[in-house]
Amino acid sequence: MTIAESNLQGNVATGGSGGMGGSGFGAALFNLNGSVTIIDSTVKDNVVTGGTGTAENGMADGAIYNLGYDGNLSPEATVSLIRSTITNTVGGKSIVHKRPAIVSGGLSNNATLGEPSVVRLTPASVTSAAGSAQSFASVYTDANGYSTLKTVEFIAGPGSGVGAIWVKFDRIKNLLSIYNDAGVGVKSCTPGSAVILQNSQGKLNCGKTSVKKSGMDLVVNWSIIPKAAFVSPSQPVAMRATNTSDVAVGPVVMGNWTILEANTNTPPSLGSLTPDTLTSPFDVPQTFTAIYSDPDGYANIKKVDLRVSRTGGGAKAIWMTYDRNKDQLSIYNNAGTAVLQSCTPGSAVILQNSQGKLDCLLTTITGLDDELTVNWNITPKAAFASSTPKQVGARVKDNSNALDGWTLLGSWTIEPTIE
Ligand SMILES: [Ca+2]
Repeated sequence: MTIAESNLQGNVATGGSGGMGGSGFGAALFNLNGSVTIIDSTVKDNVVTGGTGTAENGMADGAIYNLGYDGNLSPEATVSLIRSTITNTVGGKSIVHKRPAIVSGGLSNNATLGEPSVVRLTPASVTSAAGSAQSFASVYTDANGYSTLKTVEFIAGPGSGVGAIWVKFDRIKNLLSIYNDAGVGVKSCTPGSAVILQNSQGKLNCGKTSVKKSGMDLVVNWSIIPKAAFVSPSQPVAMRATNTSDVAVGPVVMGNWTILEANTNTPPSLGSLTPDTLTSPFDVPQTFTAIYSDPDGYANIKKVDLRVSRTGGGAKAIWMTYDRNKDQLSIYNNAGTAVLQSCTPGSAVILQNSQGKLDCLLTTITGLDDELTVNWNITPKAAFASSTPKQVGARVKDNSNALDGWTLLGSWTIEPTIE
């Protein structure tokens, strides 16, 4: 028989007062014979209490009596529990008649427990670099559901755990752990906490490792950072699960992880400015050619600047920037606190503030090998003219945010009057 989506709870049987009425002989649930499957149900808090009769089996049988019993004590009689709970049954001995077991808090004799299983690993096959975080989503389940999983594990490297990155989540304690290099002993943290656990092979970032319930499944998103010692063309990645009855599955190899040498970035640097010294009148456009370079290739450059200023600072300057990723030129406001206007190089647009203008049509950008060359076409305004030379500075930043900071590359005297 099958009991599905039921709540068999709080039933009471009390023994009778005479003859075969017995002392508690009988049960709150009685004679559910044969092979019984209980799905999505709760069977608990059922009680049998002793009567005052004379039967020899006073309270000898369980609060649940003959559950999964065929009447002939056949070993084929079984109870299968699927996503169900049988607990806290009071009085008597067993769920299955005359097969002694402690009912209290327990699953009975002959009740078949679910087995855990490892469902899926995403990605199963991946390549990443030492020092860079790699996330793995592991899906675990148990025939009795999420709540009967006790611990789930992810093991990258040897299945013995020696020289591996072996991490574990204890669902009961809500703790993440990493094993040491020898595959024994653990250090622990709570998922989401700002803690990084590590051994010689790698790190587990607890802050970026999350755990969630998904239907019957338990999903752990591990955030793992392999170390240089773990670099390998092929490290197996495996999963393991253990349920609350200490039935375990795994490690089951789910895929393969290639770990490359750490990503290395070389910082960018400033090249030449041409001309580096200039004297010219206001309102007349001039072109300054600035070269910015990055040994990782010009495409590794994120942003370059050129700034014409009185003191080297950003206020009351002609401060221009080119964002290579966005292919966008910009000019800063007079205070030097924010971008004021932007354009695409080659477009018929003039960007300007009170000190000067940048001509987007005549400003050209070329990239070749390690060098990014920008021909900045700038027209200073009368308000920016004086006999004191202006400073022309530059900086460059790459996609890893490595910076060659503000450096004075030239000077420009903007004559106050045209002679
Ligand atoms: Ca670089």
